[in-house]
Amino acid sequence: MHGPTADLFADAALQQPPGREQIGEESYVLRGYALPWIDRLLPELRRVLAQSPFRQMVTPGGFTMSAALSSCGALGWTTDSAGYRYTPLDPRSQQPWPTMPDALHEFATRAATEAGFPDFSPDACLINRYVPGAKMSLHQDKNERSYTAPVVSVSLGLPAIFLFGGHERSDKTQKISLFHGDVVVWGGVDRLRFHGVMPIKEGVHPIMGPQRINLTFRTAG
Ligand code: MD6
Ligand code: FE
Repeated sequence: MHGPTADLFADAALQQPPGREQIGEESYVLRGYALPWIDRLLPELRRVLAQSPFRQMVTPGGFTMSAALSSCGALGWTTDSAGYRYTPLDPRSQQPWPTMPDALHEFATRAATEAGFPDFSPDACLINRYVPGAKMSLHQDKNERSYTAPVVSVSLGLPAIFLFGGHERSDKTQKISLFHGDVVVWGGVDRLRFHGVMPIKEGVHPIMGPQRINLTFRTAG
């Protein structure tokens, strides 16, 4: 079988039922966990993005990232020629990042609790937008001040293949398909594992359109 129909079947076979899948010692995929929250999350996300729109940032090495970024919360993640860091101001507007909407904060703390991290209180939510072809190279999340808190990550829109590696860049990676509404929580001994996102395949999501949006909640400060 070839063409779009084959892809549809492949995706349907990969789609997992709701539940908690363990992907590491202290890492879980919560399938469909965000679905009951979507109607609360999307209007808040829209308000955040009206204030701090997506923009493509440049890495310290001079590469423009294919994913476009924004943030909300007390701290937002930024990269430019000076390096990767968290800042209290949106560099584009020189104003504070939009505050983290209560619904987003509540969502993230509940998801973390579900995965065994009951004390999570994020102060940063990084928002990534991927159009087809956009990707995220293997990286570690290590700009946060402490690694005791987990990261909670929500996938919206087009599916993605998430790469979950080890503690060395060269370690073998697991490929994990993430669909609209899936949540990944990881922390503890897994907090600094390398991870990335393969190039997003062409498609149009019925709710989100031709894009994938990923929210990652962290305690940064
Ligand atoms: C993404 N996510 O899924 C990129 N980082 O689009 C991340 O880089 C990430 O999903 C830390 C923890 C969870 C993540
Ligand atoms: Fe990351």
